[in-house]
Amino acid sequence: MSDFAVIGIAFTCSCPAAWIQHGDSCYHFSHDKESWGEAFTFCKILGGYLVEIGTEGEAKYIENQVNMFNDKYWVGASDVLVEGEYIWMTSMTNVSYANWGPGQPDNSGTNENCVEIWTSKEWNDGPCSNTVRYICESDMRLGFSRN
Ligand SMILES: [Ca+2]
Ligand SMILES: [Ca+2]
Repeated sequence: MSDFAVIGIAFTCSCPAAWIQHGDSCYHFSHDKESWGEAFTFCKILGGYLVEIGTEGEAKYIENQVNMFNDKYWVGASDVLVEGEYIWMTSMTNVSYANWGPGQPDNSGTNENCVEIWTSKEWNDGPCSNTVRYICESDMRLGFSRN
């Protein structure tokens, strides 16, 4: 088939089973609980990346889903490289929008370097070794349409 036909499929495809479409992205809210690092790896294996939240609008969507699923979830930000400087770890871009809970991020025990979203919709830095559900994101056009 021609490249044109492939592109035609790309613009009409929807998200695979167990992924939810919102805007230009598909999101997968995991049922399993993993360390932050394992979650980062699993999202890549699934064809995406640990979610990166670029806008307040995207944050509101994610936070509402987390609240609805009634459990906390890892997202793709960490300050493991420089304490206190939060980075989206797939794109290596600064966290420009965040909805931190009261007093967060507090680096409690000097050992909290990974970002989770609570059912309250607020963000927290938690220990990366904690096992928590996680959210993967994929650009539909890049992630799913070319195989
Ligand atoms: Ca920290
Ligand atoms: Ca914290």
